[in-house]
Amino acid sequence: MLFADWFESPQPGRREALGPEAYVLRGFALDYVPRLLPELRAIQQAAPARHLVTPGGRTMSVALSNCGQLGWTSSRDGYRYTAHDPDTGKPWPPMPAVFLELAQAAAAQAGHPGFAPDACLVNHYVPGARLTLHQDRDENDLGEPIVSVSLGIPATFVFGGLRRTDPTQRVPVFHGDVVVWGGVDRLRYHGVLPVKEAEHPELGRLRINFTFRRAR
Ligand code: MD6
Ligand code: FE
Repeated sequence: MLFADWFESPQPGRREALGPEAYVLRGFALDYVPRLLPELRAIQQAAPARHLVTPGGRTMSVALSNCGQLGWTSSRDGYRYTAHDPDTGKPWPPMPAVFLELAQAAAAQAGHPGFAPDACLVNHYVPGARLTLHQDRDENDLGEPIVSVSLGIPATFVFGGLRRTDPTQRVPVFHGDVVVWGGVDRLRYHGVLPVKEAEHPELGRLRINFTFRRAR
């Protein structure tokens, strides 16, 4: 097995620009991790991660859950935000206070004070899972930023332009890193390369990504 013996950013505290209004905040979530993980376990119990089908009929390799007032789901009928988990019929688990605190602090650090997310996707990647290039455009107000938190084993985030065929940059993301983007960068194509085999001391063979959005 290929074993990565580093899981955290080499330069925590650094803010790297990916675009005029897109940043990686290295290690920004590390101080929150002890409070995030018990909440993550509770969400996994209440709304187990599942592999959704895309409108094109493909089953996603990423397993997904949500917390917050609204959750993002996909089916043969399209993408949508719903107030209830279609698998259980119950409301999505509420967004834990520490999640909100982290998302607001990260957004503020990247120039978006007052961010009030109503949706948090919880993506689960085992080694081999990937996310193909896409735009996030199912939200009502594209003036609101997105805050994306990486935990567990590392991955390579692919960041493109406003057209699918634009050149892309590859950004390694580590346990505790946070990506924030908005404004002119809000509709840039992005994805995640197939995750490499690794085992994280706290999360095992898993990468978790929280994506905070204002959906409505
Ligand atoms: C992921 N993230 O990192 C997938 N979207 O697992 C996203 O698709 C994403 O990180 C919009 C903004 C930031 C993101
Ligand atoms: Fe996305």
